[in-house]
Amino acid sequence: MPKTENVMQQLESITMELYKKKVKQCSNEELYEAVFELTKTALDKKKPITGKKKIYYISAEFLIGKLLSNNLINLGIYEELKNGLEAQGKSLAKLEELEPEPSLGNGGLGRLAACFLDSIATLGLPGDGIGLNYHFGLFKQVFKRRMQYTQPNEWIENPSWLNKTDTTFTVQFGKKKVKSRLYEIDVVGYDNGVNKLRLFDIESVDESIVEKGTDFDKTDIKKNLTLFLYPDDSDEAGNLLRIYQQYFMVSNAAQLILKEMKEKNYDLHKLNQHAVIQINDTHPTMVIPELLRILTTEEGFTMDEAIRVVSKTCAYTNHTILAEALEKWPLAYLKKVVPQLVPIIEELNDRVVKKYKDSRVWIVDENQRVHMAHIDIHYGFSVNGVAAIHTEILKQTELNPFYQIYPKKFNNKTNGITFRRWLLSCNQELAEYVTSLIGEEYKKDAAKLEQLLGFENDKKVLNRLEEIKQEKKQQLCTYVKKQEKVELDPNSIFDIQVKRMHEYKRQQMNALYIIHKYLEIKSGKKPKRPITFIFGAKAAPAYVIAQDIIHLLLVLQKIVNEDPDVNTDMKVLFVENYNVAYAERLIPACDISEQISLASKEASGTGNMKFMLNGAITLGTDDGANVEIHELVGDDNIFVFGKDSDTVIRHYEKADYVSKTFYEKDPVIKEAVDFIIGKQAMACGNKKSLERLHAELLHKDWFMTLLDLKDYIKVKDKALNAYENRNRWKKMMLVNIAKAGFFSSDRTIAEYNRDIWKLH
Ligand code: 26Q
Repeated sequence: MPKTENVMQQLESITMELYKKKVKQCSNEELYEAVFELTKTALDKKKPITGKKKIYYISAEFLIGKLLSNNLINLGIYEELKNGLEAQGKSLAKLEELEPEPSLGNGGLGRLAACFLDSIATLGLPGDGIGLNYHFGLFKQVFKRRMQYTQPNEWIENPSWLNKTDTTFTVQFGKKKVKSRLYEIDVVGYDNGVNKLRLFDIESVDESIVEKGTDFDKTDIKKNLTLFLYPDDSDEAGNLLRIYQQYFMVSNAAQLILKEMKEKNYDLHKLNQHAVIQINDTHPTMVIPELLRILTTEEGFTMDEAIRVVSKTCAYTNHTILAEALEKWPLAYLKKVVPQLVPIIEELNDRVVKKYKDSRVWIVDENQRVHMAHIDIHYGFSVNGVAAIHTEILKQTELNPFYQIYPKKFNNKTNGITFRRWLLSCNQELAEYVTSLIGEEYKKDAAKLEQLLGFENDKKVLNRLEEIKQEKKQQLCTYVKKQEKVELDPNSIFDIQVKRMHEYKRQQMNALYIIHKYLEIKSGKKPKRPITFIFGAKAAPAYVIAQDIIHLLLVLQKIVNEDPDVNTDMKVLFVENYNVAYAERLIPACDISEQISLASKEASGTGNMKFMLNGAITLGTDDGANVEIHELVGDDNIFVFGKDSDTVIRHYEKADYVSKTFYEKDPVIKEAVDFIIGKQAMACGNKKSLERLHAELLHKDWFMTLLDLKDYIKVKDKALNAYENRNRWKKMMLVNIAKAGFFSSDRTIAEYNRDIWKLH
């Protein structure tokens, strides 16, 4: 009997039981619930992945995105279900739209953690994610008067992927005690068993304390502890609630890990033989002193014994070199929230101070602030960066004093993305075509994508790639029309920049290009083909200049799209509430992928990899993983511009970059920058916001926009012209797809396991 019937028969019995209806008679809402139940049942039947050693990936963020299609693909029943539903006149895609998105992360770091869980399970490694069950994920973004406003983003509704467990712990904040409860989400590997994402919560959370927007009473811990995911506010000093959340997360993690070790009768003195803890950025750092506290106060360890074993169990990943994003908590805050950890942290610091004269490596600084990364580096066994250039910068500059002490601890693990979500699921047309050319093997061994290079001169293949891109652009146009009420031209070049809004990522430089192009077209210089500039980004609510950049782009959207002289040659679209689901629609439709951070500032980037895999050509600086993309595809298949990281780092060291000189000496730059406060912008923009941004660019420009602007304009124009050589462009697409295999998170995880975790 063909398998199709099996899955559909199961679905028929579920709808019969739930609604006394046949699949055909069900509404989409009813069918969604039935498919959900079918998926959950299939997950329940999967074997847990086990082994003698387990990886615990602790992270404050897991940006898992919608799970339905991903689960169906990894369970191997997506196709059957899709076709079966189609035969009944139903659409699986329509059902997928009904799922709320769990946005339990801010951006790259959280999405990376989600891709890693997928790959850990796919490689059959025993490993769980540990984090927090935020009731509201990253805020929902709405635009009013061309400004960003925030709304709570609820994601827990029935049916839910969350499974409530009986596991509860007590977490103590000084004299205050709270009771935690563990919830779990199944993580099924592609054609493999299941691991779990384990999210802790407290039962007393009170969603009714949310006031207008996303404001709430910050003081009542019992009501607000797991209420919200923190919107990345790397510029703002952290506050007490963030420390409460972090300690709650790691105290639960430590208790859970030790409980599991005891249940298996493992000797806690040999913890490192059975558990490895990956600390995702500094946010879970307190797991180190917390484990030391429990082992010494409850398990009879001496501090020396405890330090020895914990240091062999914990490994740290760094995701940033932005100084303002490295966590440094005032000791006074820690005394307030977690007094029981303070003597331990002080002891850890004393040991360091005794051993090393160089105060740059001490844990507690002269201002009584605790450098969380320093705890990880001294008391963990591995420190890794997330792309080759990033790790080199850590070793040579940012963390150099530590590298001098512990050269062997430092290692690189270039990030990756799960191809299940970022190809098989979001671009089924491309995945199917690739399969027809090189077979299924690439789905488990991404390096096999290189076999596509054999088709470099095959006209038929190149044309089909172009056709698929066209289909994905058309699909996006349809969606955007419905969602944003903006009409896009599918025959224009789609130039896309989607990522968190941050000055170092330089969306403002893209805005200056748009102004420049607008003025060029106004003066009669038309582009060979219309261009569509697409943005998607959320800005941390406390990050004023980031809000200003969003405002400028929305102002430009209005000016450009409403100007009949230009709107047939260019359009601007800033999509509202960019999230994982939106990314899955935008990325397959992209021609030019904007990766334009100031060299040395983007640790890796992972969007760059997703675009490449979907046949977009990168326009970028030699920064983060762009460097590795550049090496893989070669000069001919990427557009690189801008000053290199050494030059940039030297400018910072010498403090000799003055943006105003660039503005004054170049009329093209001046004209674009001044447009921000010109009549047209002021007519539909907020004066204060635009003036603030203008002044920032002129007098500060910390991320050196004007330094690279001219080269950016030149190389971007070159890329747009190159699009006209269609044959050459299609080859570039093919090379990019073929070389993307390296960026599979399966490769990244295999390396973590080989060098750090050593699970088997
Ligand atoms: C810190 C203190 C207080 C409140 C919030 C935070 C905070 C929250 C989130 C600090 C940083 C983050 C997120 C960082 C992040 O996403 N980094 C990105 O990580 C990706 C995965 O490694 C890289 O590809 C990106 O280059 C890097 O920017």
